[in-house]
Amino acid sequence: MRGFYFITHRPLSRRGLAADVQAALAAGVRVVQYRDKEADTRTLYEEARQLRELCREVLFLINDRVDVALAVEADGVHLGQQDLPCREARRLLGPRKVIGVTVSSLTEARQAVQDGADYLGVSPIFPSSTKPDAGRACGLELLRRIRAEVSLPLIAIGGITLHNAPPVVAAGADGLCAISAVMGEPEVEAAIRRFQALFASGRVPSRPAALSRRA
Ligand code: TZP
Ligand code: MG
Repeated sequence: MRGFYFITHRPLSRRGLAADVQAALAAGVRVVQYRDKEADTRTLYEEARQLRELCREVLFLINDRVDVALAVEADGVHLGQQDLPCREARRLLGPRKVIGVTVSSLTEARQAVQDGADYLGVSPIFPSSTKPDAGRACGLELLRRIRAEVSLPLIAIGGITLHNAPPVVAAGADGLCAISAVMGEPEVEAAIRRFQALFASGRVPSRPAALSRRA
């Protein structure tokens, strides 16, 4: 899970989600999460099916919806603290699907590990105008504390830019997700490539490969 983690974001999409996902794939992204907070279930299903086809070679995850993930044979789901509990999702999805859980405290991180999460999204690292209800920024210190206890891949999200990304990785993130910092740029692919270059350049420290399970 090292590198840039792509999440779809319709409000800032100029060319449609399929084109955005294609741009992310062209930039070498290995994980794509389909997230759409507005769409009805049928739309989610149809679009997820289409994106699943595009994302045959990468890890394809569905935000919130275990049922949609099962229906389109996604690789897994990403769950927040208000979604189905991770242990229930695991019961429904079985041992092979990937489950990511958003955590904003050490207690939530410990619980997610205990419930069988495959990776954690640590959020929001910095204040995010994209998700105003994400809660108070947890900062780099929480990321360091989770890193010290948890060996699962950690994906950092919330207010991340090219400028503040290196200290986030230094604090223990394996992967980074940024929405406005890529979707707000004229070229999504080029913007993601700039994040990917951080990982390739050695400007951010690397961690043992054993922790990057499937992506
Ligand atoms: N989850 C926590 S913060 C966030 C999500 C989906 C939005 C991140 O967007 P940005 O623009 O990178 O702060
Ligand atoms: Mg959710």
